[in-house]
Amino acid sequence: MNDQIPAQELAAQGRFPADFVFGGATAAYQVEGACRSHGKGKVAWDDYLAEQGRFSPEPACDFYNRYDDDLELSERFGMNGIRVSIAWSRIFPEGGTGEPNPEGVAFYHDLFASCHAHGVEPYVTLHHFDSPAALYTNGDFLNPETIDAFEAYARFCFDEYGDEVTHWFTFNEIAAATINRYVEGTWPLGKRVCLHECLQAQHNTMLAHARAVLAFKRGGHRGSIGVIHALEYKYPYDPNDAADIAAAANDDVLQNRLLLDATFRGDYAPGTMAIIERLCAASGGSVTFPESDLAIMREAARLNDCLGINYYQSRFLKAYDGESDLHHNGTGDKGTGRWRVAGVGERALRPGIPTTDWDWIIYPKGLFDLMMDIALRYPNYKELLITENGMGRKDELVDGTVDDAERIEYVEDHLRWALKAVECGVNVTGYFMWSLQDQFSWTNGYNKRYGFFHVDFETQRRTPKASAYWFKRVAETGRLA
Ligand code: BGP
Repeated sequence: MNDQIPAQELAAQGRFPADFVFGGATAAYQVEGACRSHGKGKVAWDDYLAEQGRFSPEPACDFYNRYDDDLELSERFGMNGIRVSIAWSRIFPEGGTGEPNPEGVAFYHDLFASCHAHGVEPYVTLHHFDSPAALYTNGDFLNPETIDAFEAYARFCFDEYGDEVTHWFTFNEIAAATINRYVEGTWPLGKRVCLHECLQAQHNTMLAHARAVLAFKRGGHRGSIGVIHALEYKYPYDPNDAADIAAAANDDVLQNRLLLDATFRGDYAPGTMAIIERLCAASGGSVTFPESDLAIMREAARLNDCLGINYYQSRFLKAYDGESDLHHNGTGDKGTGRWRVAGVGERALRPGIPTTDWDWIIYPKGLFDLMMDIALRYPNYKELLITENGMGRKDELVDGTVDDAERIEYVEDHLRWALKAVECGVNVTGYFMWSLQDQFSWTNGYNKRYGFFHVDFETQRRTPKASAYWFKRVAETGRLA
């Protein structure tokens, strides 16, 4: 199937190369359950969610016990890849160094063995929002001790699982981890509009990424390594308004640019740096990016094998001069979200562009614009994978199925724009829908469903949705209808 024809030519016909990866994505904390058993150490989310009392991550979709069923489903539905993450605190319960937890270590050996038995290649992330609690509460990546500990944990995983895993990602969505914690205040120990801490934490986490990349390469491990960024194209609301253009540039640096420069340059372009300083001044603080960090990051920038892009939406920015005014729509009450940040701008909705019930803007062309931007600005990128993309819905199981035609349309439109980027010469090698099965959502709980497979959280029964059947056909034929 599709194996002799060049990718660009295939893309023009709506087809994918034979080795394209089609899969579903998961993250340890959102699927595994068994949060405080089998020797797993605490993460900050455990107490935070318990205090909030809105919803529990336990047992989520019980992946700890049911991973083989989910991999069997993946195989049956034509998928050849899966994104999973290793829970750091399942391996090192207290973070830092110390003795690894044998049960946790064994669990991931078993998981990877099951992946291979089902012909579903594991794409493994080392950190998906779940630093061990002791490190997290002690400053997380603002504290250099966490950077050291992360490198030690990464080295351990490369040595331990190197025979089973050949696709590694260091971090998932440093932007979400920092913006939600230091700007929006919706994540544990949340702060509001502390732009300098947000940007410093982004830099420090990218230093940790760089150190892990160097450890991987110097250790002679086989396979590929990269990082996953949550990217959103930032358009000025009025493309002719200078203040809106500046707001879009601010939000671009906050969400995308610092991280992309750090990834592919290893330092910050003068234009990026000027905006970083502007943002810091707006929140009355500063950042420090020592030359010794940049030297490490520049070296790693040449060695990244791939970039994972998580793309859900883009943004339209208006200039905003008032006090910060934020409301996170974590309930699915459409139209309740507000994002106005002093010194950055206002994320506005545009009439005529659809949104989900959680106010996420549906704009598939943004994925194309982002991929072209990366290919043109960072010609040293090697390979892009879409590591998350999907639609949160209040799915309902009716007569033994879920009709999620909207989700099919969403995924199909994004895949078409990804193929358009391939047609224009961008190297895109895989697509993972978020999510494989319905799972726990950090600030939304369980009514925001994303999966190919519906999960009844009482019985843990899985039911394939219409999107799963549609995706199976795409994966098996290597073409969009
Ligand atoms: C990404 C994360 C995932 C996942 C997804 C959907 O940011 O990598 O962990 O949660 O977004 O987000 P949400 O669950 O907030 O709708």
